[in-house]
Amino acid sequence: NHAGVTKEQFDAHWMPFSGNREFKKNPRMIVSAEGSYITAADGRKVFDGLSGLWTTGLGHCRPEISKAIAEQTSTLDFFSGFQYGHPKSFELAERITQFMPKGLNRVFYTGSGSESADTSLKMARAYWRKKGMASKTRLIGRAKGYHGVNFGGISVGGIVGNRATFGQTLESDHLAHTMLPENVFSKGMPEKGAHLADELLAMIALHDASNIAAVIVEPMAGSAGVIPPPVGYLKRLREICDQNQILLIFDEVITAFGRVGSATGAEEYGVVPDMINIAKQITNGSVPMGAVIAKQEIHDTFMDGGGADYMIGFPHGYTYSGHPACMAAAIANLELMESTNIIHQVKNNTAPYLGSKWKDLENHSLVGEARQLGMLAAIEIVEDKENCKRFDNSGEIVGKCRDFCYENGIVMRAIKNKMVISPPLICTNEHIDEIIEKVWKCLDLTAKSIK
Ligand code: PXG
Ligand code: PLP
Repeated sequence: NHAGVTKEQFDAHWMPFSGNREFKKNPRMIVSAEGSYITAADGRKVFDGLSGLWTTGLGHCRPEISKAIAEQTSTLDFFSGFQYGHPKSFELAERITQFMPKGLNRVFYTGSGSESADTSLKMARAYWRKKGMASKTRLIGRAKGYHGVNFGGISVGGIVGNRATFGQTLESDHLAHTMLPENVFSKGMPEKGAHLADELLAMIALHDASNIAAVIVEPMAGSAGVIPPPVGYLKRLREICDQNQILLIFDEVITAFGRVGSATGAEEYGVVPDMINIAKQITNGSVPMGAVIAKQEIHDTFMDGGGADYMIGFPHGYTYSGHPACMAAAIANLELMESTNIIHQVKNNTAPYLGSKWKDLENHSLVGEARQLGMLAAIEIVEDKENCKRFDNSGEIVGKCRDFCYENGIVMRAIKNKMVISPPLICTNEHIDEIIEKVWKCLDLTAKSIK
């Protein structure tokens, strides 16, 4: 099950976010994938309960996308996106705006979610400078937030492990996370917690709005463990930002393009931010890309900022911004999403079915709460259901559970004291039954292993 990889080859690759030594002793090698399943080196088919890494909602190896990439790279593989253009980047930009809330209609390409995060933060600072308010530089994120791994993203990010190792970051501050103790087992979108948005008022009182550029949040916190926002929370953030001339950025790297049952989290929750960051599902995970979609007024502020037409208003961009292969993949992906009407299907059929079945897991002795939102679902693992008491060694227990899952044919993500899935948007009811059956079995195995 090493898939033919030699020791020297294993040694040469320093793997990202991985326990390298453990992996190389006991590698989990994946050699192919199709639809909702991956195939391991030993030939086993495993249900992809995480859609790759929250990326591959339309299923793996979609021929339409693979073909579009192949055709593009044999016609125009690459040319500079600085000062030169190619048709597909413009075509895609317009298509993307059709999935965005009205008014967010200017698309800046990046190569990943992390690059989208840093791009949006730089755009916010530069915007205020263009408007003559150069002191508005402070960036506000949220505890437990994940905005990728670049310096801007970890500055506003709130996952301590991703920050602790790297020293001084950018001038930032953090709102509290919304996982209130009384919300942990709230079964869905919590009623309590909108008042947490008012912490922003305290930050404004402390730093003054004249020093704050932007607030960035995930409308639904993904990496933290699928945490939906409290009712009214995002709306309250929007109001406070409006009243204080602070930009509101939604990081929708996970939530955009159907994952929460709507085209965006903004649409799902009825709150329109000033910028939306995307990545992951935009190419169905087939090739790396991301983007920041800005309100027209933000874009126009750069264009109308004075100076000659040839001047560069926003000195920012990546070699691979608008890469032809990525543009072709994204166009093919969005065409598929439209032609299959997948978001509508998720909203009206697949997600409600997943929700109804997922709830049953609350009958398991290890499950304190089973919550679901679109094609996202999480279970809170507890030692004592009655008293909502966690295990002292939750991390170890969910790690075990994740390993049981993989051995028994389903990929799940273990997060601290939760198990999370983000299954393909294209799941059938039979797939969902298979998920529930496998999760139930792995919870049983986990419970047995503790005794
Ligand atoms: N913002 C959000 C909201 C994300 O979820 C990023 C930015 C960064 O994207 P890139 O493409 O630079 O990785 C993400 C990515 C997990 C997990 O299992 C989540 C992500 C990445 C890796 C693992 O929780 N989210
Ligand atoms: N480092 C060096 C030395 C470079 O020349 C460049 C790009 O030209 C970069 C980093 C940035 O690379 P990218 O545009 O792919 O982010």
